[in-house]
Amino acid sequence: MATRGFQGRARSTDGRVPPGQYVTDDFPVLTAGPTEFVDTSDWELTVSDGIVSTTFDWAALHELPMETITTDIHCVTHWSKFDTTWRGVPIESLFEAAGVGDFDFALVSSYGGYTTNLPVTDLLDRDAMVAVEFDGAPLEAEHGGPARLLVPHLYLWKSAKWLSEIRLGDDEDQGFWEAAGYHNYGDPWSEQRYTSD
Ligand SMILES: Nc1nc2c(c(=O)[nH]1)N[C@H]1C(S)=C(S)[C@@H](COP(=O)(O)O)O[C@H]1N2
Ligand SMILES: [Mo]
Repeated sequence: MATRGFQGRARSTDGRVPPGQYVTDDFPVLTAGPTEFVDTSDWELTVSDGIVSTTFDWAALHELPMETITTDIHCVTHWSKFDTTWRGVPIESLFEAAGVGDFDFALVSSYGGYTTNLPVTDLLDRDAMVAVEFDGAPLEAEHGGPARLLVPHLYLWKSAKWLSEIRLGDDEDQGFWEAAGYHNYGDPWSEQRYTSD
């Protein structure tokens, strides 16, 4: 990506800062409601497509292959954080184990009622995972532990914390922030913050 203006010259982070973002070393907590505390013994994730419905408990999730990735993350409230390391189950492996079919859209739900929508290709083609570790340690409750969705190439509101359900379908239902005017897709590089962007 070409660098432009002051930001591009001033930082050693050329090409890694999406437009309108600043880089922080902190890890801010952003939750629309209270932090959910879900014990691993109670935690379940259901993956369904209207025909097939498969529920994974904590042990079943850990039977699936896990990967570790290091990636940059971008929040719509303008902070970006570089080189965050996550461990979890790639969504491709999860869907394969769930036996779900080929559908275009996903509606993701959390314990506590948060929802978000995204195209299935964005869950399959990239680094999207069910993350259970951050920085080599179990994911803290405030950041979505015991397990959250991570979709690092989209604004972080798509990365549902306290993940409980992924429902696939032919139509795109809107999630919590999308219904409130946030962009349906949320690409940080195109600054897709709001529906009007
Ligand atoms: N369940 C749930 N997941 C959520 C949210 C939320 O309010 N509830 N907020 C989203 C938003 S807007 C952001 S920026 C990230 C923040 O993740 P963090 O608190 O780990 O930084 O979580 C996303 N996932
Ligand atoms: Mo956010």
